Amino acid sequence: MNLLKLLKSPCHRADLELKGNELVCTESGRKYPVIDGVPSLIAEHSYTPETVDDECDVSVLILTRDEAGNIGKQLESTAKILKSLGATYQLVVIDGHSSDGTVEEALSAGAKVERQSEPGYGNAFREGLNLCRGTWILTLDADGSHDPNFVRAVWAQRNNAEVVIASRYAGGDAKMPYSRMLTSKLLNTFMSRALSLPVKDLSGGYRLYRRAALSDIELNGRDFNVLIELLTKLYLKGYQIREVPFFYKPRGEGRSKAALIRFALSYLGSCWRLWRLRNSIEAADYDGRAYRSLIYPQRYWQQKRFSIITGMLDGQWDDILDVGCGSSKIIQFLPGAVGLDFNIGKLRYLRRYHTRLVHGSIFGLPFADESFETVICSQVIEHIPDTTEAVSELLRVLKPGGRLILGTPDYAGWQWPIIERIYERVIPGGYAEEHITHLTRDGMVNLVESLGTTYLGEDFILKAEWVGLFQKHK
Ligand SMILES: Nc1nc2c(ncn2[C@@H]2O[C@H](COP(=O)(O)OP(=O)(O)OP(=O)(O)O)[C@@H](O)[C@H]2O)c(=O)[nH]1
Ligand SMILES: [Mg+2]
Repeated sequence: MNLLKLLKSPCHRADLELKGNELVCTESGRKYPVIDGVPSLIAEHSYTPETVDDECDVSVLILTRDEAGNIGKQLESTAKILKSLGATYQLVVIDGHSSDGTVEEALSAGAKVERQSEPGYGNAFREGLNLCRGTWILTLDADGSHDPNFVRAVWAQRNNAEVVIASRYAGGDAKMPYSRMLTSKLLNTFMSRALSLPVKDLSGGYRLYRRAALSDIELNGRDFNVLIELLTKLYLKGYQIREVPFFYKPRGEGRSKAALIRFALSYLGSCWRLWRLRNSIEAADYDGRAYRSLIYPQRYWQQKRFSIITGMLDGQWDDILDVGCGSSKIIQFLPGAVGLDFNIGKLRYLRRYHTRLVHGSIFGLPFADESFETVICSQVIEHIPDTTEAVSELLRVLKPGGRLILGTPDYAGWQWPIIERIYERVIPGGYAEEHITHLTRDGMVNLVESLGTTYLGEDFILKAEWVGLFQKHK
């Protein structure tokens, strides 16, 4: 069934009408946003329709430090290409206190020029982003290495990803001194593997961003490392990154500001911080990745959960709601099911594998009573305070005679508490710290039965995580 027909407003459980990029409750008139293609139906979230502050199609952002002889040409050529593409634009230059006439050259090429207030490439970058008002932000180096003619190829991909990279290492090439090339390649390969990012050129500055995707990203990098930080944070929020093969030329006039050792150290310095972020449960692809984890116990656990839950479905593939689907293999395996989660990043990531997704809360499911034949809810109730209210809500949307598959760690035995302690040590910031309600198998069977169901069976992962199967009374 069409997803929109299934959805109800969480405020009045009334029908919703799609108007532009908003869903409107037909009873109260309250508006809910559609975020990156995913309906966001959370009653507690206040939503004020965004006033579009885009002033043009593209903001061209160029950072400069002593780039006289380069910056004028770069701005003029880029503006010419954008004009020929029919795009409206603004030119923004953030200057690092150049003393060679860079500022004058940029001003006479029509750019808005600001002098950076804090030192370092990263600080200039942040300050520049704040001045950009285009729907997209195009970043280029000033020095002639980033051929403006290539803007055409990057621009052509703008609707296929939130970040488009002119990439030296994904089918592209670079002309630079051998030592520089080796360091850059080694660094990019290492960082891309360490952070498990499907991107080959993490350090290149020739990129096109969709500005809206940057709005709630906080950047800390003070130097060139800000480039990899931004890419990692965007990826972890589920945004898509696309690389277009590009040929990088040596700089024109002037000296390089990227001292090799400082450059490498700044990247490696951020590696540990970014690695922790990348492996936290908040990462958009956390659950799907854990299913193929190199760490055997983690892989075993995820795969066992997958086989228990899909086994309990007993051949039924649609008319299913998965509450707290995350980015798990289970929802990826059930194209007919509706996946609901509180974390928009995970849903954004899932868009490439699944279409029926809703941003919502277990305390106000945006569906009518008795909507689904099966409701799955695994790894959710231990994260929230009011178990009875949550389970009642799951049962409300279940058809009479329908089945509830409910999974949670069993704190009654010794197995889970021990595993949790080990897990806490191995993966700090993992699930352990997030389990605010410690439930037991017996307690859950009693509770779910008392709310109008019959217990049908159960299974365990290492006697530590319990998965129960219940049938709602007819
Ligand atoms: N505002 C500002 N711009 C900077 C700073 N450091 C570098 N830039 C600019 O950032 C861009 C990239 O720096 P480059 O020195 O070209 O670094 P690179 O491309 O890695 O090295 P080469 O091309 O070999 O010189 C250029 O446009 C520089 O002028 C800085 O601290 N502040
Ligand atoms: Mg350069």
